[in-house]
Amino acid sequence: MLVDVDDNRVIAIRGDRNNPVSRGFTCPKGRFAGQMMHHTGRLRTSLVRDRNGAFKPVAPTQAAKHIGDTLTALMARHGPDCIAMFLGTQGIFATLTNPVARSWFAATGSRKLFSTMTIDQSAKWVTAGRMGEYLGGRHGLSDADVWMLVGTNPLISVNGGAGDGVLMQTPSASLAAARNRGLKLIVIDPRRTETASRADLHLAPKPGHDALIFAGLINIILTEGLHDAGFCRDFAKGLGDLHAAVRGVTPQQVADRSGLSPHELIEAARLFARGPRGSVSTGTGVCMGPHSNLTEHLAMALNVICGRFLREGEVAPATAVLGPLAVPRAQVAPPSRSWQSGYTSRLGAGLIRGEMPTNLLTDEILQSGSDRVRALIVSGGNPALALPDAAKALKALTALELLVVIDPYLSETARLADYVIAPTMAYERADHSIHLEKYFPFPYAIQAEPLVAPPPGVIEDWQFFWQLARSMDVPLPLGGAPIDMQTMPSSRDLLAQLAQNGRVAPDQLAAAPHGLCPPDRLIHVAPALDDAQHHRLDLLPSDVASELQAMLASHDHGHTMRLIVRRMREVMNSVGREVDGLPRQPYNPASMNPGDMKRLGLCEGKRARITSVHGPIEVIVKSDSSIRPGTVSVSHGWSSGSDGHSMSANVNALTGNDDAMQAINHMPQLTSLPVEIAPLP
Ligand SMILES: Nc1nc2c(c(=O)[nH]1)N[C@H]1C(S)=C(S)[C@@H](COP(=O)(O)OP(=O)(O)OC[C@H]3O[C@@H](n4cnc5c(=O)[nH]c(N)nc54)[C@H](O)[C@@H]3O)O[C@H]1N2
Ligand SMILES: Nc1nc2c(c(=O)[nH]1)N[C@H]1C(S)=C(S)[C@@H](COP(=O)(O)OP(=O)(O)OC[C@H]3O[C@@H](n4cnc5c(=O)[nH]c(N)nc54)[C@H](O)[C@@H]3O)O[C@H]1N2
Ligand SMILES: [Mo]
Repeated sequence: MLVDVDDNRVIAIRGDRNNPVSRGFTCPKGRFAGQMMHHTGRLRTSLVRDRNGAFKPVAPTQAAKHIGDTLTALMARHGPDCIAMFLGTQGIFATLTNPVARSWFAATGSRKLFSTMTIDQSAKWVTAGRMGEYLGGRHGLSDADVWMLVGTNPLISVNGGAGDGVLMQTPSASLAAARNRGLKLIVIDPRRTETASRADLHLAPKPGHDALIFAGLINIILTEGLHDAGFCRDFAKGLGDLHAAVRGVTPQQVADRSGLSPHELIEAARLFARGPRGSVSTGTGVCMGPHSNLTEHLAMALNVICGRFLREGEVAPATAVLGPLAVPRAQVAPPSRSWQSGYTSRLGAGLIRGEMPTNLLTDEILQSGSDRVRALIVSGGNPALALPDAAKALKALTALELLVVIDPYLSETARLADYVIAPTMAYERADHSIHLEKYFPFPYAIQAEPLVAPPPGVIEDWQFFWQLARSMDVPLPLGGAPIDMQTMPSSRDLLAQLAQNGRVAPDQLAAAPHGLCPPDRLIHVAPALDDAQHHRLDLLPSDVASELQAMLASHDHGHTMRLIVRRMREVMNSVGREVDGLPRQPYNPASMNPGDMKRLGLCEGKRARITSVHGPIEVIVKSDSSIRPGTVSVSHGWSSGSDGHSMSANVNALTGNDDAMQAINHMPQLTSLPVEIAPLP
């Protein structure tokens, strides 16, 4: 970014056309970071609730002392698992926040760690745990022949494509360049999204049928013998079982249920299988759907049967610069099923990648039992809006004995807190790119210096966790080395400590204000180690086979309308709503096909009520012919009333914890939800 600063204020932000990674691409939220920092709603001091329930300013050190004392007392009485932490999405944008927060939390001994990942695309973690993982890396977009995106819209979300660096940094330009050299883009999405409008083949099925569609695609490819038999033999098992399990899923059957035509399904299967290089990846439209864990497993199985992975001797971008370089290997890490061993909470949930399922957070707080959550620390998240079943989320967050929220605004969650810690924001803190580098197309690193002085009352997120650790007298290792707990280190020291196993020295990085590209750009995929040669990817473990049978036996219940998820270009979840000139409208519209609007008596810009089995929300209707008839597309992250606009509907008033809840990650269904819609006077 190129930032104009005047009188300690960010005046303007532009993309840097000379930057090799972004080439000047920015998103509106990034360009508005100055308005977000200097917004009237920005907290300039931390807050504590007084006896009358009103907020009053508190010094962060004093807050950390009191919070530490309360947590220590609670843990002494109820054991460590009575305290929980929720890590939201904004923690990612300050490099030190999550490592220091996690280090403090690990030191408490509590296992109640929650993050947004388990209410997002944790089907990907489940799939890796059940199938195993190929460690040589996936095909990349830059030399792919075919690319399939299912339930993801990277042109808006800058997500999707399994973190492919070429796609994520410059989605529009990269897709255009790839298509100009002949890449075929296949998109499966009930909406003709910005991404789908660039596709060579766009399949617009009824929502919620992706598992069936993937089963159908796999059946066509295996029946026609279009798969990569060599890769399957060397790296996978269960191919015959998988084929037998999907053999009955004919193109006609898929078409009848999903609203596609048999020949577009066959065309998609053949186009994808022809490759020879490419990849299929999914996003929230799949991972929030019914049968989400099965669907993700089948999506990955499609990559496996088509051999869409790098082989021994091929090259991958060596993107690790500040972090340690892991050598890609042509071998399989076998299924781990972490949730089957180790800690299980009284609600029956095991840990996935060290985390508890976020959909269970409210019951962890509300249901009695020895390991009930009594105190919650929220870092960079807004669970009052992000959690399914909004009413239950509110009930749970207010039932806590202690709620601490670190947030630069009085978010819907912060308003419920006992303490709100006011942190610095981007351009007020030193930072570097260690966590982002795996999403870069080639090795690149950059370090940023603070450009403006923060308001005097705020601290960096990590500093709060340092103070908390000190107050609770627990150690705080970072990157394998201890942090000084007597004198607070500088952010720069800690950033250097995090990057100590990287390949550039801190002073090299500091001397390159526009970032640097180290010379070794590529790394070869190494041969398998001897003791790993027998490991195989499991294409059809028995629980996946049962989920497949259950999916095939399930029926639609013939609801008139289905609600589907979406991202807004100008808003990041709940962030940016309040900034003048950023969102296109100061409310959360419900986009619908004009034909449905006519049929249901709805008018553009007029009020309507959407009702699910969990309750109603009020919305303003927006006509959008890109949406498949029978679906209504509404974003999340807006609240009803509290942001000053009565039509800013919280979509999670329509969702529940138990809707098609998955085993393992306890993920509920958040897309393809049956709803009814009626006009309001
Ligand atoms: N501008 C912006 N960018 C963001 C965010 C944001 O709020 N705003 N949020 C960030 C976060 S936290 C995340 S997790 C990522 C998410 O990134 P993505 O997963 O790419 O999110 P979306 O852009 O909503 O794309 C989901 C797509 O799924 C489609 N869909 C819905 N239901 C179904 C279905 O049943 N089947 C199929 N096949 N498709 C379906 C929707 O129409 C939509 O186009 O985006 C990140 N980036
Ligand atoms: N129905 C439905 N529900 C959903 C989704 C959906 O598609 N549909 N999507 C789900 C997904 S994928 C996600 S990721 C979650 C989003 O869940 P969250 O990450 O919990 O939600 P955000 O709204 O992004 O909250 C970010 C918070 O961080 C604050 N913040 C901004 N900058 C900073 C900073 O520098 N430091 C700190 N400490 N805080 C900061 C913001 O003010 C905001 O309150 O929602 C989930 N819920
Ligand atoms: Mo997310």
